[in-house]
Amino acid sequence: MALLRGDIERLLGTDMRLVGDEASGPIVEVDRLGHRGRISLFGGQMLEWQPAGHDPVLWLSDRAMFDQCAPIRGGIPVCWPWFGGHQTQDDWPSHGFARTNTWRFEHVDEGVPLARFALELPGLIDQSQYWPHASRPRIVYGIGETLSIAFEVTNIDPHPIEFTEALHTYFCVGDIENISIFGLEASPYIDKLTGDECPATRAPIAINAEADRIYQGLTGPIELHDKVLRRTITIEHSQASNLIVWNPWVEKSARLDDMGSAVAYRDMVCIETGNVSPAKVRLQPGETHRLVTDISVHKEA
Ligand code: TA6
Repeated sequence: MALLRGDIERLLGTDMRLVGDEASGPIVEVDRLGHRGRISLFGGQMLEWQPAGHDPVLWLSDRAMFDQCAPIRGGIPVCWPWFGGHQTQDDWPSHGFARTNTWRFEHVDEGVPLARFALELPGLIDQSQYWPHASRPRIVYGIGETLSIAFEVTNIDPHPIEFTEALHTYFCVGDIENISIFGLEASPYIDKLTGDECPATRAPIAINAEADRIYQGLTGPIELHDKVLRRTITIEHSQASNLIVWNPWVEKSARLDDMGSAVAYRDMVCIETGNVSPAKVRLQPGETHRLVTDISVHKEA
């Protein structure tokens, strides 16, 4: 049973408060030592993160829907138990159902240097049509000068389970044509726009058109260099087979009602950590998989 607002408020520590309204559902806001963050219980989704002294790091559309029905466009949507379209059921929701259901607050830890928020996705009857398995999805956010996300799934079913997943992180950029993404130079990728399997580029990634790429063979941290905001965002990951890079560009943005202005695509890039087809996660009964992303930001001289 979902916690009532009062129950959630009793879990919160200093520098934390419950915001949100009837339409959006509960949103937890934290502002500790100048490091700000917001988490929506709908979707179990990080919405905003802005470490002290920096510009916002996560992008959130100013037309994002907060109706506890549509997925929220921005922050870090949790894509699970499948990524993208379902492999066999065309009419099932894109990116699974974790981002379109309400998570439950488990506990809050006012730790230093990171405040930690643990949420779990309760087993819901209407999910069983999509996912007739007993599993325990849980996410732990560490919010402070850095941002850590650990998405854990435990198989509590008597049979093995398989899924794909991604932390679909939207990053703020000063201008999409003035960024470079380092760390994927040696990674081949699948171009989802053409279906082609492409060789490693052996060069940093620049974006000047729609991009939708699933990189494989990850070799280490990723760096997003932003010439306009004069900063580098570093993305470290573990237990991830893939990095997805996405920008909808002009035409696709125009087809997305919740992207915001016609040029909103210029202010964002998605760099997503996951295990997506042909990779997948297979858990035997009792096993747990833990997908981790750690994000930090540094000003450039
Ligand atoms: O991660 C890239 C992607 O799979 C794109 O193909 C695009 O569909 C994007 O996710 C956004 O998906 P959404 O369902 O949130 O509109």
